[in-house]
Amino acid sequence: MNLRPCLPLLIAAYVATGSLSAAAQSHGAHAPSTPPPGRIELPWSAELLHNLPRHDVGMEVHGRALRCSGVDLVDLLRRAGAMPADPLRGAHLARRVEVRARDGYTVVFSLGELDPTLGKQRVYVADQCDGKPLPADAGPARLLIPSDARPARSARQIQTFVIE
Ligand SMILES: Nc1nc2c(c(=O)[nH]1)N[C@H]1C(S)=C(S)[C@@H](COP(=O)(O)O)O[C@H]1N2
Ligand SMILES: [Mo]
Repeated sequence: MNLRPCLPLLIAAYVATGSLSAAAQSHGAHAPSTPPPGRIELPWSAELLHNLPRHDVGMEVHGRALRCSGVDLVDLLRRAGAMPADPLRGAHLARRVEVRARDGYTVVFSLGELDPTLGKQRVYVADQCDGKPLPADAGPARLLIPSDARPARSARQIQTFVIE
């Protein structure tokens, strides 16, 4: 069989598989990844937000427009050592953050949903709305999820973050 006419194709295939395996090494399932740290409990403290980048976040709650200031939950979790700084892979894809409120209200997000390279779901932890600290029935902080169509996951009275 004469392979000569196929040569350009063979070269193209070689180059393509070479670059695919390089991509797999940097982003794929076989890349080394830090092992999950196990269960982490972060009780509310203003320190969790201190010096993190601030975002102005708006959300409509039952026809009322809230203008709040908060930090990205991913930034908070990363600084606390609860979420890796690099794209999630492997065992990290099974992990979740549970946000528990004083009144028992609880909402959960998977870390994969929050990862800016995966679900890209932005969740903010806000400690001020309309230029003031939150009122007692909402403070010390609440979640704001501007892309949610209903405010039901906007947990008020944040007490603890449990990551596992
Ligand atoms: N801690 C706590 N947060 C909560 C709730 C709750 O019962 N407890 N209700 C949720 C629901 S269902 C809605 S619609 C919004 C209402 O927000 P608002 O109380 O600021 O109007 O809060 C959410 N956050
Ligand atoms: Mo609600």
